[in-house]
Amino acid sequence: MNSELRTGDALFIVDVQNDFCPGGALAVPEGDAVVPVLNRWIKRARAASLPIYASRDWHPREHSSFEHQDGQWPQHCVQGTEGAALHPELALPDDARILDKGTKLERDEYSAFQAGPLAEELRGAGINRLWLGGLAQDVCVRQTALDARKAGFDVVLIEAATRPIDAEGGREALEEMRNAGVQVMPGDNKA
Ligand code: VGL
Ligand code: ZN
Repeated sequence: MNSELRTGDALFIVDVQNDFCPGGALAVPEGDAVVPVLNRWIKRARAASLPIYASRDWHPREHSSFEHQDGQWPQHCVQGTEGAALHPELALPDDARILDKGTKLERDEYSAFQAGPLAEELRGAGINRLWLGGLAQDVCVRQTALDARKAGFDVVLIEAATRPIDAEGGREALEEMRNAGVQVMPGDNKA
């Protein structure tokens, strides 16, 4: 696969937050393993002067997706808490664009495309391809990749830069993303 970065590319990092890492409220197994991989991609993106986007799951304390509100998930990524903070070792530059999602009480947003006019913003910035990684492979990375494809973007999933909550769900998500035209880049491409 051609993994050369070029004009029109952006790095897109999904929900690399403490609550999705080991010890967090909704921990993804080995979730923190994506951090050093993504830090190498951040360096590459900066060297190529490419923009970097990072989404955050950013819920109000009584969000409808939480079990105590009859939702599906344990309480996680509550706005302003340590659990919602980006992983402290993720080396995001100051000019990275942070995108919050899941901020409305009554609805969940697995993808930043569901939270605002992101496709328009990306197009306006001349972006046509996203290099994607983050958490979780079977939930928010999956939805972000599918929404990006629907909006007409090329998507490359950096497989080493993502982990699923559930292994089987992760395999299904990979298959679904591939079927939607996502290029899955195996390995870390350390070059
Ligand atoms: C996520 C479950 C609930 C994710 C967010 O970021 O993958 N998963 N909220
Ligand atoms: Zn959530």
